[in-house]
Amino acid sequence: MARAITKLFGHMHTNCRKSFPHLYIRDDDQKRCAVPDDLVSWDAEWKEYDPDDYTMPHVLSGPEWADPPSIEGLKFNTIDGNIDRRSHMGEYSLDSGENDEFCKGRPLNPVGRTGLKGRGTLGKWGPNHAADPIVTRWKRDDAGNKITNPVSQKLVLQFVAIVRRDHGVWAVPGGMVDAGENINVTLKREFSEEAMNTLELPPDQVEKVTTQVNDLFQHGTEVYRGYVDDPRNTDNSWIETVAHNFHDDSGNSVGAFTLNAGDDAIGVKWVDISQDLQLFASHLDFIKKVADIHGCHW
Ligand code: RP5
Repeated sequence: MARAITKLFGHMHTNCRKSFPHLYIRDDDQKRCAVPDDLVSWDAEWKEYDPDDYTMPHVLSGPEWADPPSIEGLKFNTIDGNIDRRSHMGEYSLDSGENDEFCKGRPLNPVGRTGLKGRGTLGKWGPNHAADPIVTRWKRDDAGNKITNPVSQKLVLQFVAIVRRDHGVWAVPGGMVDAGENINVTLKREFSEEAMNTLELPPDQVEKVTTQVNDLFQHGTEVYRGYVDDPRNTDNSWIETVAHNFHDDSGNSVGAFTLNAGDDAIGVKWVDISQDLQLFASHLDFIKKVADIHGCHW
């Protein structure tokens, strides 16, 4: 099972392992243990593997988006009450308890070992579902003509990118799907809050923005569904997403939006799509798929 899923994802996760020997995100003390490439897969025998078991205090304090500290009573690989604990990657395995009886029954990261047990800073045991809206337009000059890259001779596509408050890096303005929430609602909310700052706009402007976003988000194309190589992933908790592309071909709808960073974003702008971008988690993989769909410069 684990081996098949690793193949489907396309590559081993690297971002969560990269933090070794640095400190775990937003925490001063917690470290991961190093996991070499050939021991990422759960199929690779590693009897001595015994990373720290760590869940951050704010997750353990019981916010409504987080699971309880113990997995007791939770139903994995199914819809559990109003929480979808299914993975886009297929059925995930549960820890047999062979290495550590205390961890028996915990969901196992479908891509493999990360060097940290527990949930780290994530709320859910198993998959934590997110949604990523990729809003695009053609790059144009002042006269409105589409711009071509001089080297590839292909048109340049732009997407709305934000700077994440937590990592200070450029990213797609995605966010977590609330329990029982339709993904279309998540896509619109995250874009509106992070790229249009609707949380701080006066009500009449919120209404205007909401109408514009609703119009544009009526027609999207799914570009990715699955595991995200997110630095927060642990052995027992990981992020999965569904990424949709919303393209404004004429440049008259979203192309004319006034972007304004809000909520978890501290910056927002239209960014030219190219393979040289450095983006959060595996967001560049999603952007590549969008570039392939539109046949633009890469
Ligand atoms: C990434 O983290 C997802 O692709 C999504 O963009 C984001 C969701 O986490 P938060 O932005 O809510 O922290 O893995």
